[in-house]
Amino acid sequence: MYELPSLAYDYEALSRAISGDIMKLHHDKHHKTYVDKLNLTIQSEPSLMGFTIDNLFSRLEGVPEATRKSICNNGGGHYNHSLFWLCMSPNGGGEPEGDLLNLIIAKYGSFQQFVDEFTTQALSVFGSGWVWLQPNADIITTPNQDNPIILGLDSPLLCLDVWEHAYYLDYKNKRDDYIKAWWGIVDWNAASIRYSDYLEQ
Ligand code: MN3
Repeated sequence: MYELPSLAYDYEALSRAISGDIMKLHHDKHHKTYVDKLNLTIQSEPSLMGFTIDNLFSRLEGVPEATRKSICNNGGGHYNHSLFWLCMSPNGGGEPEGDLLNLIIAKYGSFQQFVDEFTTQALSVFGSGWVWLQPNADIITTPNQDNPIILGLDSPLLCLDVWEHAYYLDYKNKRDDYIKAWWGIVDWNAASIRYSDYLEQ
């Protein structure tokens, strides 16, 4: 059975960018619903039991279409949000250092140009979806709860939820203001550790 992970910080801890009201609703209701529905789906398909969430997505061949779809939506919802909480910190913001900064500069020219490109992509997501930074420095977007693992790509370093439920209470329709504030809480230390793990694997 999959479990809703606890947040490493208080609901209010990110309130300079995301209010406690949103964090509580987003974590306790939205994310929990994905976990509950994922567990129900797995119970109906015992061949999928016992895998970590990262490994589940590569086991979907031959699985009935409705089950596969539910795993993408609810398993994706669980994976994506679990990573999203780890991408933010009360001590976040600023820039990465070391290998991750070098990766970004090699591809985008400067950290600011990377931020601009990521923001542009985040604003381009039509409807609900996600933005990802991959270990090859690509920025990609996915609709709904799809993610890079479902697409057969490497585990992402960073993600941003651009579903309206992630920002509407605070920002109404102003996704650009949400993204601007979000840069101030990004946990670059955690992203750097994910990149080191990727380089060592
Ligand atoms: Mn969400």
